[in-house]
Amino acid sequence: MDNQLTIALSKGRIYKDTLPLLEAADILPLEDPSKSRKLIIPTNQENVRLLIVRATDAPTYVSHGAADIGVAGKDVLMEAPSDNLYELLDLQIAKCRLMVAGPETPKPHGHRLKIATKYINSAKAYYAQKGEQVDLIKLYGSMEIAPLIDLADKIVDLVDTGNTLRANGLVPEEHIANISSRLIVNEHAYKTKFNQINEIVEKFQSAISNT
Ligand code: PRT
Ligand code: MG
Repeated sequence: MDNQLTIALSKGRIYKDTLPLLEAADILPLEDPSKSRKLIIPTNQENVRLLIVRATDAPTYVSHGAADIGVAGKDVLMEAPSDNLYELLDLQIAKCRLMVAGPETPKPHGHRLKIATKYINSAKAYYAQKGEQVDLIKLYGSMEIAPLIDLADKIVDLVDTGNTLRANGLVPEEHIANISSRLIVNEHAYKTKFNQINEIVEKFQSAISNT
C-alpha cells in the first residue's frame, strides 16, 4: 500500500513557522532547506517527505495531487483559488495584512486611480465591492517602487511591520484582509490517506491551540 505522504511548502517564513508544527506531529526534516539546495527533503519518517516549492505554487502541487498536503498563505489562496483541495486549518502563522498603501503626501491626479499590485484579482474584487473604478497594473515584486516613480498612485500589498512601506515613504491606507497561512489538503488524498493526514491535522491543531 502506498502510504507515502508528500507535504508542499515554501522555504522562508512559511517553513520557519511550520517547523514547530511538524515537530509536534513528530515529523523532523533531515535537512534545512535554507542551507540545502535539495528541493525534496526527507524526514525522520521514512514515508513522509517535504517538497520545497515557491509560495505561490504550493496550492498547484496539492490541487494536482503531486503533494498530498501543503501550507499556503491566504493571500495566495484568495488570489488564485484552486480546485480539488480543502483548506483544513488556519495555522495562525506568517500573519500579515493585505492593504492599500500610498505616498505620505498623495499627488493630485486627473485620471482614474492607478493601482500596482501582484494581487490583481484580490484588488479587483476589493475595488469592485467599493464601487470604485481603478486601473490595475500587474507587478511581480518591489511594488513599493511604483508610486515613487509615478507608475501608479497606490499599491495593494502585504504589510507586516510596515517597515518596507515606511522605508519608501508610503503609508498604509486601507485594510483589505487579514492573512495567515492555511493547511491545504488534496481532496482525493484526504479520502485515501485519511488516517495519516488526520493524525497530522489533529497534532497541528493541538500545537496551534497551545500557542
Ligand atoms: O517569491 P515569492 O514572494 O512568490 O514567494 P516566497 O517564497 O518568497 O514567499 P514569502 O516568504 O515572501 O511569502 C510567503 C507568504 O508569507 C506570503 O504568501 C504571505 O502569506 C506570508 N507573509 C507574511 C508575507 C509577509 N508576512 C510579508 N511581510 N509575505 C510577504 N511579505 C513582504 C511584503 O510583500 C512586503 O514586501 O514583506 C514586506 C512587508 O513586510 P514589512 O514587515 O516591512 O511590513
Ligand atoms: Mg517573497
